[in-house]
Amino acid sequence: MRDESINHAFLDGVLAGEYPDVYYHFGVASGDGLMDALRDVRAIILAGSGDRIVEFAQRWSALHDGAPIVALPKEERFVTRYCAGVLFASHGMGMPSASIAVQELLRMLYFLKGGDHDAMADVFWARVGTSGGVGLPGGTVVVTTEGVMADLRPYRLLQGGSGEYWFDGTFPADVADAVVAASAGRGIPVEQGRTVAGNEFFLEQFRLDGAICMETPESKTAWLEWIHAQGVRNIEMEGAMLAGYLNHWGFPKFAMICATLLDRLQGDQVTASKEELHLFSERSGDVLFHYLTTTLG
Ligand code: R2B
Ligand code: URA
Repeated sequence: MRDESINHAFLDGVLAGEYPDVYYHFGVASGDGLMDALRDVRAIILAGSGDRIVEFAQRWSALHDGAPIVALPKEERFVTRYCAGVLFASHGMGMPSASIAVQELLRMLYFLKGGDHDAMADVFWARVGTSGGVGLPGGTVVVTTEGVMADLRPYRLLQGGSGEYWFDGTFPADVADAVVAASAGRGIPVEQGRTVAGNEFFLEQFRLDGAICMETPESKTAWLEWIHAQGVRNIEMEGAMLAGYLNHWGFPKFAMICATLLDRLQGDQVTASKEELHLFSERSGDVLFHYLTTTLG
């Protein structure tokens, strides 16, 4: 872990019991008795939708002799379940929403592990989600090697004044390889590649079907061909931030596993049937669970 990147000025006072930390969007605080149930967390799994979180927790419980599922009380913003060492949490759509979940989960993890760097470094993080493929048919699972923004530069935010904060979007290659290996020979098409995180589903993904459209068919195709030539294989809305924040603290084990719903080189609208969409997103869940069962048991 990168000790100098951790906000000790705030977090160590929480550990010392000087004040509680309120994880406002999750509806819990560090002093709540409920926190004790989460202390043995070994993996934090994020997904956009709350329904997916509930399903994942049930699936994990079934694989662990019906281990109890603990729910965090507030569900207006994020849905959270803990079961047998894994904390499953939804993050909503887009980096502003997901960054709130990640910041509060980082704080929670620091508290749960008493600030112990080795214990934190042992925790595996993943985002499982959907995406638009770039040169890949719907139903392919992409394991991300690097998360970048639409200009292929890393995630960055405005800094007070005129500067920008930059974050490293690299995903650990050994983990990506292990995720792919855990699903080898199981009939799921899995690829590795760079992933663009757009701040918008329409404009920053160069769609022509938004209510507001700033692109032409030519500029859209030129962008898609450019990002494809630069190794991008899918487009979603959170990965560059997720990798950036986890790298900032120095986590060694994290991955992003996204199913593609369409090939953006073929169109913009998601026209797959409900059954197809279900099958596609099941695949990303299967890839996650194959990895979790091989690494966590
Ligand atoms: C993938 O799908 C969502 C948009 O439909 C977004 O959260 C993402 O990253
Ligand atoms: N999610 C995205 O962000 N983009 C797509 O094209 C599909 C799913």
